[in-house]
Amino acid sequence: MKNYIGGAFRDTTEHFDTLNPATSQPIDSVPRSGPDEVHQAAQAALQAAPDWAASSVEERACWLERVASAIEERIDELAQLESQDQGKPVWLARHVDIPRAVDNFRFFAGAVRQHHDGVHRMPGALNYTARAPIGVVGLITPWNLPLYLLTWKLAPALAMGNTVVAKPSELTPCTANALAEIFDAIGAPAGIFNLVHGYGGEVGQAILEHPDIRAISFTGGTATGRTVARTAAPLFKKLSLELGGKNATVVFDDCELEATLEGALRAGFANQGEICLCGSRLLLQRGIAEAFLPEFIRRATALKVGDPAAPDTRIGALNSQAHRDKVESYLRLAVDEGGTVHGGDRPQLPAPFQDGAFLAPAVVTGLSARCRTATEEIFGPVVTVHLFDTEEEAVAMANDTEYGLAASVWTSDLSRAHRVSEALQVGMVWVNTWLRRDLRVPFGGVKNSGVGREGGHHSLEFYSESKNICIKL
Ligand code: TXE
Repeated sequence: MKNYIGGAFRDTTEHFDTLNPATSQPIDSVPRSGPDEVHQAAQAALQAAPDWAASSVEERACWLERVASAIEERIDELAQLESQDQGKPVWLARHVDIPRAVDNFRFFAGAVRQHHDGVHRMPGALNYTARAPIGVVGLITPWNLPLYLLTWKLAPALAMGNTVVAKPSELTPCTANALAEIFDAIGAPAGIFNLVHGYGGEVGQAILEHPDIRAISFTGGTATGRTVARTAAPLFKKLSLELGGKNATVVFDDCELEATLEGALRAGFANQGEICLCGSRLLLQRGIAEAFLPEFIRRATALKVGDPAAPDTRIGALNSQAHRDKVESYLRLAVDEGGTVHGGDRPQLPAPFQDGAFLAPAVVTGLSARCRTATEEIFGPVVTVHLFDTEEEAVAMANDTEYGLAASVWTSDLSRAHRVSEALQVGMVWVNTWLRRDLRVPFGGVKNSGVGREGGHHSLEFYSESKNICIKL
């Protein structure tokens, strides 16, 4: 694998391996870049910026559509690559991650065609507000949804006429590399998309500090987000931060039992629990607990863990051995905090998966909703369960974390659904569903879950600057 800078693949002297977390075997060798490569990428992006910014909306939208079609042509190969690099089941990558990357390019091609400037008339004068590209933007993305999240940022950034320096997670660089190959193969203008591989503290930090990179969109952990904010703020860079979550799945007595069980299961364990939107705190109203909880535990602990390529696998490998160690440390903490852990052991799997970073789903009962296990982001297949009596208690419990990303509410009482949704301190609420996404709606969190919104026109506005022009008539 090489960096992709100014429309050419360029190597570095140092490399590191990216591993398949399901087998712990190396898949590819990744350039270990640093500030020099980031500088080259920023210069290439800067050089490409005027022509790209001057191209018509239609031209840019057509390029986005060509990228989408080229991803679609390689969908099976990319799904396998994503699974090998990340650990997730192949079917999940095939049905969610890679199609969503295609959708991101197609959606923003359509959105930018519809985007228009504002006009404000006043007595004796006319204002028009034009949106211009920012210039070079930096995209830093995580390892849980590698291609999906990179394209979620890249498509609107390019659509609005910016050029890009992107850094994928060092743990999952493979599909970003494949995307660079796609840009190259379709002959996209050189320098509009530059990809620099390497570690966060080296490449990521250099992107944050580079004076020619004028905006940063970051998705990752809250602790890293703090470093990003601390570095970028004094340089007055435009900043979008999509950070962690500790989201509540709030289940009321009057919910529809079967749909809620399946919804809560999906919210808890999709993508091995490695999605910032996962419902890792299950809040159960006391009246339904007896019917719900044993069945939830039974289904969670029965989810099939193992070979990511098998079509019936529900839980693949966690992203790395180090991440599994972190998740397991929370299961030990849960016991210290007085909880009972159901499941959560390392499965014994046949070769070649015997050394993979697998962990069976865990449901933890008997914990206070305020303890560390119940309030810190674990980002793995772990759900803690807490009982409540009243609606007010449920809302207070759900809001009692430093995070504020998302929640789901399960009830057949429409008034309650509205009341609770409005009282939850989060950026997104799903009622009787989870992770149903419309790309037009705002995505983002409050409190320590981030700053800013992406999605639809929010993305188009983030990746541009508005300028008002007032003309005396
Ligand atoms: O993510 P990091 P990590 C959470 C989750 C996880 C924890 C830590 O709880 O256990 O974060 O994961 C780059 N300057 N989420 O450490 O470090 C890094 O190279 C600039 C939630 O793996 O946040 C990668 O490209 N960049 C999350 C990106 O930041 C830096 C998804 C994210 O990695 C950097 C992932 C620096 N100094 C983890 N240091 C979500 N919200 O979906 C690192 N990076």
